[in-house]
Amino acid sequence: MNFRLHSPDVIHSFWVPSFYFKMDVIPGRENSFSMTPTRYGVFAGRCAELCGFLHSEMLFQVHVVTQSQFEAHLRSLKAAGQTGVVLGGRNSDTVEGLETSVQGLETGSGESSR
Ligand SMILES: [Cu+2]
Repeated sequence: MNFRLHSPDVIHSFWVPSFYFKMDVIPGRENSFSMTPTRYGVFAGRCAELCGFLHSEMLFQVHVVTQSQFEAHLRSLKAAGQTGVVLGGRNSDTVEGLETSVQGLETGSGESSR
């Protein structure tokens, strides 16, 4: 299993506690690592670097699946038109939602628009 890490904005830290490993994610640099999982499952991950006010939302999961499950997932992504280079989703080039979250703070609602 290979991981390629890059950040469009600030320093983050990719951390999956069950892997006993974390690595910084630095703008302008691609960090990478490889590992060989010893069991299947869904493993919780999070950013381990206080990276900004959306830091608490930087939760993710790593799914360790069989080769056939992985290939089926790729087929479903392709069927949905989700092909090409993986850049990290809708926030990969901008800090989407920043304005709305800041507005939420300014009005005192305490809620973001997500
Ligand atoms: Cu963070």
